[in-house]
Amino acid sequence: MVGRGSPRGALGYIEPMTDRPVSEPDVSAEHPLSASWVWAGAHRPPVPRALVEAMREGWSPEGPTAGVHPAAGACARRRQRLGELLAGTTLVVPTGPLKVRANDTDYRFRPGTDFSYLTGCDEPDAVLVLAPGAGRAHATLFVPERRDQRSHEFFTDSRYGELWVGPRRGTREAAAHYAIATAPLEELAKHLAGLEGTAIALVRGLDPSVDALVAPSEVDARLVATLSEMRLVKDAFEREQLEAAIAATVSGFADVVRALPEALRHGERVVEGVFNLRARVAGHDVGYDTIAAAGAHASILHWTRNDGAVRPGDLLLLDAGVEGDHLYTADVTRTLPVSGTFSPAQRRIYEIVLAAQEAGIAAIRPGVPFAAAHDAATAVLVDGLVDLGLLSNADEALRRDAQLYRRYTLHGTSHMLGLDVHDCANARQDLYRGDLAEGYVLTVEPGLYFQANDLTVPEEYRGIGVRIEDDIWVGPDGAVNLSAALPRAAHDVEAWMRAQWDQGPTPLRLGE
Ligand SMILES: [Mn+2]
Repeated sequence: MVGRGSPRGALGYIEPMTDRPVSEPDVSAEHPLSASWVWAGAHRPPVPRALVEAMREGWSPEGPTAGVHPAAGACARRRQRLGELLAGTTLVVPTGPLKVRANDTDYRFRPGTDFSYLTGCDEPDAVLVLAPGAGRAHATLFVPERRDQRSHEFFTDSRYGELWVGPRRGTREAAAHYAIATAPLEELAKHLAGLEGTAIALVRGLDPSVDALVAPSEVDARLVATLSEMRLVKDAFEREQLEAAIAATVSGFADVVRALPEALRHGERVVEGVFNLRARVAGHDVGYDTIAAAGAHASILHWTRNDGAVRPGDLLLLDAGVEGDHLYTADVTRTLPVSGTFSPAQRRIYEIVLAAQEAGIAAIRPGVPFAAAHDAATAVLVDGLVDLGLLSNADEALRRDAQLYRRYTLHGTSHMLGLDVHDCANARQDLYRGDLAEGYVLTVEPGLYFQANDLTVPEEYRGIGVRIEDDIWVGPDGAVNLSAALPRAAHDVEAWMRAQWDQGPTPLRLGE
């Protein structure tokens, strides 16, 4: 693989040739340079050194965009606080490497969440080291040096060379942009070796090459828990980012409704494609794989194949979120009648789920347990299941050692939301599930799911799945629904869908 692991190796800076003997290629991964040839990876022919040198000359200066990252101040405060919470220990937080999609192609890079929270940096392979100091932690961002014209990899490394992947931020550019001290990643191993015998904690599992440099420590688990717990309360910058991601998501849902005529012809793929187009245009990407589940697929909770048909009488369950440029993601679900009108059976189920969600949202305020929304929503769902004749007795179904209602509700009602769609997952459970505090953001997303082949369900309800999900900020006086711009009540949903179609046909034309 071309350049695999190259950021950790010696930099490929080369001195100009003095003579030019003609020779057969005599280079290898271990000896990448010879008088006449430069190694370009196991699956590419060596490149003549004369060409590599010529490729380094004759360019006007180009670099990544300048300016200071908008979260630089917030990141510095977070690093300071983390240093105070885990005083006396060197803290190592990697972002993770590029991930292979197939052979020599990678997925689009998405920085590690904790690393991003502490630095804002989006360079792959980078590592934050927070050293304890007298009263003040000292942060160093280890970042790969640039593979620009100074390095033969500019041209010979298709994974990192800037001719291939565009300008990146090395030590100098990263220091200015992220307002942090930087050092070459190539020096990380030596730096960490020099700390042997002192207390070091590492966020493990993100970067195997960093995991190998630091011995496991009891403090590792405390470090990841502390980071998740710090992220529970969102600051003003984070709230803005979430609101922007949610606004883009609302637009994406409207895009999908306008494209439903094409979805009738080409299926769920259109729903996913249209939403994801909005995510790419308005933000970084989707925050998680879009669930575009028409008809009975709605009852398959993680339906991300999205390759089924969309039929006129179906419900479409769309669970999707735009991840913004600073990686905060929305997480919204609506269940929409493809034809624009709920059938009586669909409406009956929908009304139960909506009432459950409203009860859940109403239960949220600072000081109540995390489970309050779930408990309130579940009570409504169970009453609904009794009314539908699916459960004979609510108290019996709710018994802690039975929980039979879960055949139809399947999942919990809430999770934290932020940089990760299931945010703060490493917080200690007693804190995560403890009392809500002002500034938390969580989802409320009850659902009812009747599998198409569930013989316990009256036939008219089989194949119906409904979930309604909104993103809730815990304000001082209670819940603030950040995704309220997207209608929820059945008649509001129908009116909103009509309004989208009244704007004219979708410009999408996918042919037959
Ligand atoms: Mn969710």
